[in-house]
Amino acid sequence: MLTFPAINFREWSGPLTADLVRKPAKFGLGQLPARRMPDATTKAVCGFCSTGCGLNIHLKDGAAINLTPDPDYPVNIGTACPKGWEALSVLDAPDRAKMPLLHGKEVGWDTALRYFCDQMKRILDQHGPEAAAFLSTGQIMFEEMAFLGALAKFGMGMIHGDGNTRQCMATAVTAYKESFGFDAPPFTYADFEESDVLVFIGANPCIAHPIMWQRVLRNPRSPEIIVVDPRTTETAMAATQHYAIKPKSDLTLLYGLAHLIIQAGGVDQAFVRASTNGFDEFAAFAADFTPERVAAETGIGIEGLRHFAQTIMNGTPRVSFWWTMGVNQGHQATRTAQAIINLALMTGNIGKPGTGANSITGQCNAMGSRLFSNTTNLLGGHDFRNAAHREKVAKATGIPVERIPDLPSLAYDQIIQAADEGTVKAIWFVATNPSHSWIDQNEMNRILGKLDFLVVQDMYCTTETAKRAHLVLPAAGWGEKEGCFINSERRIGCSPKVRRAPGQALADFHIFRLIAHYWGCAEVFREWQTPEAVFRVLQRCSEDQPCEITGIEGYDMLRRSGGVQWPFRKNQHQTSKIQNSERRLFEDGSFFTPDRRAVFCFDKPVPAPELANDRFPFVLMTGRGTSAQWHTETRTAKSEVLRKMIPQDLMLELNDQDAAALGIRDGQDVRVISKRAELTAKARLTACVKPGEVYLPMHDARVNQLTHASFDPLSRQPSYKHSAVRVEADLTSISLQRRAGARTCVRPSSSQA
Ligand SMILES: Nc1nc2c(c(=O)[nH]1)N[C@H]1C(S)=C(S)[C@@H](COP(=O)(O)OP(=O)(O)OC[C@H]3O[C@@H](n4cnc5c(=O)[nH]c(N)nc54)[C@H](O)[C@@H]3O)O[C@H]1N2
Ligand SMILES: Nc1nc2c(c(=O)[nH]1)N[C@H]1C(S)=C(S)[C@@H](COP(=O)(O)OP(=O)(O)OC[C@H]3O[C@@H](n4cnc5c(=O)[nH]c(N)nc54)[C@H](O)[C@@H]3O)O[C@H]1N2
Ligand code: SF4
Ligand SMILES: [Mo]
Repeated sequence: MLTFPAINFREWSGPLTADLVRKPAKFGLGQLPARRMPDATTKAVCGFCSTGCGLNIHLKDGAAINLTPDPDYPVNIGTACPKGWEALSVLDAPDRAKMPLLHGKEVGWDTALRYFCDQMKRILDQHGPEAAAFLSTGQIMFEEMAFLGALAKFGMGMIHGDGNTRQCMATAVTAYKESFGFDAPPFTYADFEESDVLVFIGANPCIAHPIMWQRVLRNPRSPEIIVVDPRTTETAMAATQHYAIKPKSDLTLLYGLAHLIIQAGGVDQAFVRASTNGFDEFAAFAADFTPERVAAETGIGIEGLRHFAQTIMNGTPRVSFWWTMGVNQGHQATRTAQAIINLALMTGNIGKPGTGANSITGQCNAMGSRLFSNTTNLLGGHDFRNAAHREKVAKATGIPVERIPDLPSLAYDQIIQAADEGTVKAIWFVATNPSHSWIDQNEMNRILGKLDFLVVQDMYCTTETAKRAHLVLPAAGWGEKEGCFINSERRIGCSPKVRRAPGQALADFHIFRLIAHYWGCAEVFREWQTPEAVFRVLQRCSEDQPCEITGIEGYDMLRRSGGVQWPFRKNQHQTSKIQNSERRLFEDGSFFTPDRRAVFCFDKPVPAPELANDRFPFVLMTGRGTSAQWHTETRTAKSEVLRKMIPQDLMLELNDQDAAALGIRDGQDVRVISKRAELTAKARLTACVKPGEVYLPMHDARVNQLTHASFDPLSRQPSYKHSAVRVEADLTSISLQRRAGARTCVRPSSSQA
């Protein structure tokens, strides 16, 4: 294992991220256009990530001309990352979808919608309700997401639809449901500031959630910061303890820590006995995870393991555990997330300030999509299979109960597999770009090519998926429509329309209303006239659920109060200012399971499906690149300012020892080859990845050509972070190198080290 000097957290001034956030003008962010001064300001919530920052939008003649972070919003307190600052400029791109495109030709909405309804009806009539599906995202507003799910299933008669949250949050959902009885992330962002120890597992908030990281920097308690990540990320560099674990050995590590804590008497017995089930079985299971075994399987030395366990065991006042995609994307992801939950439960770190087993979400509305997308759950976290739930939702929505299917959808990968087998013949993609983002992309694209009808509804007509579509429906983006997002800490925030969408692009909400009309089911959705009207329908669906929001008076209250965290029940508004306070779940030690106790869930670790081998000796990990890049870059690549902040080329992080052995120099072109495909990238030699491991950012469309399609069997989330690859110097570089006789390894420049 590589060791790195511990950085004194209190002295760390933060490299790029903190600088970007604090001195945005230095990077050209947030400059007001000359001679155009705003005449009004309105409040919005950022439409990129799940942090959910508040933004003040400055208007001239009713239209947005610029924005600044909202100093009064409880989430970001006057800061924003580069994407937030540039949220308006990406709306002006020339490749915005402005007209519907039918087989690549511009048509009017009437033609497009007739065609859409004719094709979908023909396919559903001929082949049954399982023959068409929708796939969507945590990117659109939660009223829109709910409308899509309701329209497709209750209006058009589809059974299957899933969300991009399958790529992202499905693991956390499955883990929480089984452990806590409901998909309920317990934390509030104040916990970043109130912990004595913060443990980040498979999370790189300096890049992926920079404003959450700003909240960590505000922690006055001089916290211990532990990072578990195979790479020495920006976050790991700022940590006080970094465990550069072997990829996908987290489950073993977490059980090993549990074992050491039990042995050392670090369990909060009172909490465990009063509020949980299954601890004794878990303790017996964990006894097999001896430090020797765990050290061998994770690559972390025994002393390190003991130090880690010591730092988090009962007795340390406040420990919070945070995880993101390094955990959610794995072949045993649900059990790994639950192993984190187990540590929080056994040390009594839940329901109190500065604690929690906390899954950080990804997209602006990932949480809304988890609860209100009508995909795997019936609206409001209900169960399609439960007749009483169907009755309740029918009553709350006014939709006849016989229109509500009694089966949940297939998961994303199962829908794609069904398309390969020919049972799914049409897919409607809304606000997601799977031809770039889905795992084992060539296979995905081969299957998309088999569909009778492929519809893409997107802001841009040039996305990798839109280019393959039979029909493109042009959508308005964030800022061009109104609605709400639910952020990582369960806060519902409202975002207004501050711009006109270009050409004939329409808000997704209005596209759904038009489809209901052309389909002939508008009557079913007569109450669903505006996003706020749908908000009221969803409030009724949430009644008596853990995510109840019936106490929110409407959009005005959300705007006034800096958002509201769920739950917020009917009579709660009488308590003064409660909506503004930071609220966490499980303060009374009572969970959402039938007996109100949390459950210890566990399973044996097994090896990853595709291991490094003689032909493909490296483990390829993938993830975020910089704070200026967003996923498939349909939006962020359109900002001149953001483009300046990112590498010009696709960079492969490669350890310098490996590079020396392969005769690869820093900056040299290399071929990265997996069983499925190969690509060319530039080598970035660094000690930040260990020998035998390499890393590619996901923002280049070619990266998912390499990835191996394996899934967590419980959540069906793809394991994007573990594929086997080979790295070779690019042929042309090799010949140049041979001519020069160079075989030495060049050290990385200091900015990369
Ligand atoms: N700038 C920017 N911010 C974003 C996004 C973006 O595209 N760009 N996307 C948003 C979304 S939707 C999401 S889901 C979040 C994702 O946020 P994160 O999950 O923080 O981001 P990732 O880079 O995907 O993965 C985090 C880390 O997991 C590590 N990792 C890989 N394999 C393992 C492993 O086996 N074990 C452990 N412990 N760690 C491992 C990687 O090295 C990586 O540093 O970011 C959100 N924020
Ligand atoms: N190799 C690898 N692959 C990964 C990951 C990884 O870590 N490694 N991470 C995965 C994760 S966590 C995620 S979340 C996914 C993200 O995968 P995607 O969801 O496919 O990525 P985005 O680029 O966010 O795609 C959103 C699309 O919606 C469009 N859009 C934006 N706003 C709107 C709107 O309001 N309306 C409409 N109709 N369209 C809109 C955008 O133009 C874009 O085309 O990628 C996954 N893929
Ligand atoms: S941290 Fe997330 S929500 Fe905040 S400005 Fe950046 S992208 Fe937007
Ligand atoms: Mo995500």
